[in-house]
Amino acid sequence: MRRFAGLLGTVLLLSCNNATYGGGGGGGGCTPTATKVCMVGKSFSPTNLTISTGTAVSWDNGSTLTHTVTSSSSSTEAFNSGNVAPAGTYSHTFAVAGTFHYFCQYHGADGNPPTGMAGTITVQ
Ligand SMILES: [Cu+2]
Repeated sequence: MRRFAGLLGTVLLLSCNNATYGGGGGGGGCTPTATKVCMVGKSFSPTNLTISTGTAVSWDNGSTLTHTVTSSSSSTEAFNSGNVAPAGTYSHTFAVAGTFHYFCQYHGADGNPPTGMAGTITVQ
């Protein structure tokens, strides 16, 4: 009986690993960190991220859609990922302090701040 329980635990663990980047529902396989933003469905998670100067932020696409990470025209720092396919990633290093808005060219709209699929990186 003990042995059976151990085996069941192993199977459950494997099932969880297979969920990485799987499916379109929920958060996919991407888990945000202090320097990582996830693309989930048609939004960025978290929407607001605060980092220190000189830090590289990565955006991981945990959805089943193609997105972009494009700096807003209201942002003083310009960056543009181009297309980030599902399971793809993009990173940008912020060397200067400030508040930088960005959006997805497919699911958001530029503005100050941008709307729809959009986010903000605060560098301090
Ligand atoms: Cu998008």
